[in-house]
This record gives sequence, C-alpha cells and structure tokens, in this order.
Amino acid sequence: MNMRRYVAKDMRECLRQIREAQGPDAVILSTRRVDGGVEVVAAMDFDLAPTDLAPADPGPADPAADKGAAIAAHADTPAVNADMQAELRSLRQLLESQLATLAWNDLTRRAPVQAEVLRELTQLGLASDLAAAIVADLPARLDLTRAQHRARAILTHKLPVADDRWLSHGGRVAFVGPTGVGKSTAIAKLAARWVLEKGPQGLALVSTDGVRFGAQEQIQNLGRLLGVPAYAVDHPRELEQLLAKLAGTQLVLIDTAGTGQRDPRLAAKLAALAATHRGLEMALVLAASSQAGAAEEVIAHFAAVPLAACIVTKIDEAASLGGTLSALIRARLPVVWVSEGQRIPEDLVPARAHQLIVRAVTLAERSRATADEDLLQRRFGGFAHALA
Ligand SMILES: Nc1nc2c(ncn2[C@@H]2O[C@H](COP(=O)(O)OP(=O)(O)OP(=O)(O)O)[C@@H](O)[C@H]2O)c(=O)[nH]1
Ligand SMILES: [Mg+2]
Repeated sequence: MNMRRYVAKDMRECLRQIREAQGPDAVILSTRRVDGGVEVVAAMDFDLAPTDLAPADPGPADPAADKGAAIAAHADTPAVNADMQAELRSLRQLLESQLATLAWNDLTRRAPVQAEVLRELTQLGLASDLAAAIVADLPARLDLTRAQHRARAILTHKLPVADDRWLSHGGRVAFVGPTGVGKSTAIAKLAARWVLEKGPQGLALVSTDGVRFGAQEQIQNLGRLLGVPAYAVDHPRELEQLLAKLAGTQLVLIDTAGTGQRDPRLAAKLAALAATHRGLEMALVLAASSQAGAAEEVIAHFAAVPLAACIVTKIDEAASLGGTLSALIRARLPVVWVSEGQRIPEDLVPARAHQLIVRAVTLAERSRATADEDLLQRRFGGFAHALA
C-alpha cells in the first residue's frame, strides 16, 4: 500500500494536494489537527485490514479532530466502501455478541432460576421470544422446581386447543396442508370413528385431489370400506354444487391435494373456496416430525386461508415439539386432534394442552436436548436486561 502524510492549512488544501499527488482514488486513513493546520494520511492500493487503520505517525494531537476511520477522498470508490461496511458489520457483530455474553452472565448471577428456566424452555425447542415472555411472567423469588412447574403451566395455558366439534356436531371440513403430512389418514381415522360410533349414516367423503394419480381411488376405497358415499370433484365450482347437494348430510370430510410449500396456487384456490362457501371450515394438518421452523413456514404459506383448526400428526416421529407448539401459539391456531401413528382409527387422540407439553418435555429429556451457553447468550442476551 502506498501511504503518505500531508499537512496543509486546511482540509480543502490537503485534499487538493492528495488528489494531485495520488489521484482521485486515494483513500484517507486519518485526519487530525496539528499546529498550523491539519494532517491527513492517505493511501493508494488500499486494502482494508484492521492494522491499516492506525495513523502513520501517532504523535501528539487533538483527539477530537482525529476521525480515526478511513474516508474515501473520492466518493467513487465502491469497493473500498463495501470493504468498510463489511468491516463495520463484523465489528458490530463482535460487539453485540460480547454484550450478549455479558448480559447473559449477569442474568445467570442475578436471576439463576430464570436463567435455568430459559435453558429448559430452549431445550424443548421453543422460540426465544415465547420462552422470554414465559419467564417474564414468572413471579419473583420462586425456587427452581416451582418455577419450572409454573413455566410449564404458563406454556400449557398459552397453547390453543379446542374440543372436537366435527364428530359431535358435524360440519363441512376441508383438510389442507403440505404433501404427505397425513391428511387422508386423518380423514380415514375420523370417518372410521364416526361409523364406529354412529353407523355410516350422515357422513360423506369428498376428494378434490384431481391432480395426483390414485388420490380419488383412495377416497372411493375408504368409502366402500366404511359403507359411506364418496365423491370426487375436479373443480371448486363442482365442490360448491356437491356441498349444496349434500346439505342434509351431517358431516362432510373433504380431502385436498398436498400443497408444495412454495406453490401458492392451491392455497389461493382454497382461500377463494372458503370465501364463497359459508360454513366450510379449513383444517390445517401439520406434521410435528418436520424440522424446526417448518410449522412456521407452513402456517405462513396458508396465511390467506381462514384456518379454523389444526390436526397435529406424526407426533410419534417427532424429535422435538417446541417448534410446532411455538408456531401454533403464535398463530393462535387451535389444535383439535393429535395423530400419533398410522393405525386407523386408534392413533388419533383429542388434543389436550397439558399432554402436549408433557410430551414436549419427555421428548427433550429422552433426546437429551441441550442448549449450550453460546446459544443461550445469543438468544437471550438481548432479553436479559428486561428479565433480571
Ligand atoms: N408415523 C406416523 N405416520 C403417519 C401418521 N399420519 C399419517 N402417517 C403416514 O404418513 C404417510 C402419508 O399419509 P397420507 O395420509 O397419505 O398423507 P397426505 O397428507 O394425504 O399426503 P398427500 O395426499 O400425498 O399430500 C402414510 O404412510 C401414513 O400412514 C402419524 O401420525 N404417524
Ligand atoms: Mg392424501
């Protein structure tokens, strides 16, 4: 790097000298006031390494005048600006992570019970804002065991669940969700339960999945097996006509094609359908076995669809429940049924908030989920001040 020092009576004169000597691409590394004017250190072939930021001649100076940072002598130096921005970003990250570490360490000293509960909630896989909100609601001066129980109780209270209304009161319910989450299986389980409890009267099955090979046969076979009428429609308009025809049928279970998460078309169609047909409920089927963050993404995908309820499936395959539960709490989407296996109809149980929380805790214990210090510092450093 070609670095030089310039002294002139004022900054304008200094910049003129720099431009003359080193051209418009010279970069100013430092400025400071000196006897009789200003001193500027400028460089060419500038490569922004941290050591390059030190002034060339660290003699006595007015610290207020020393800008310390590199300023481009010419505004037309995007590469250098980008370098500087990257450097500033990484300095900022470093500073933030050090502050988070300090804040977290401070919390563990001043409020060890709260910090321990945050650790436990993180091990369940809960979203950090939810975990922090729960800990913020804990009464002061609880011992650890009481605080843990109270935190689970708050979480239980936050989880929206609803009693079944489909088997008890009937309805028109379309089951929507990503591919392979267990929509058709859930319908088979509900239909089998209906038939076992009340016989085949009052129930009809509908498949709207004209897309996939075999999907309509699946619902026809189920209908045949249970002695229940089964229909297939290809178009939303046909569904409206069919629902009008089935006005006297107590419960109509409607299977839909699995939506590719990034394909907005089916979700838009479902939203239009729900808007035109009053009394048609949309139930989201959500697999608990999906990776962390997936539930959030699925719910966002169906944002335009007025979801009335949710069935959580594949609990038996889930490694952690915190992500799914956090997403349901955030969306205030009530869980009605929980599917915990492939057997029809046994593996479908009514949703109970406390059972889901106990399950989440057991899963975390069984999988020996850990939340290391680094993660806790990063997640809760920012919340620590508010909590202690
Ligand atoms: N382990 C487990 N498997 C399940 C559960 N629910 C459904 N399955 C299985 O998951 C697979 C897919 O189920 P489907 O009911 O066909 O899923 P779907 O949502 O209708 O799938 P598409 O129609 O292709 O979108 C099948 O092998 C089911 O037996 C569950 O709760 N636990
Ligand atoms: Mg299906």
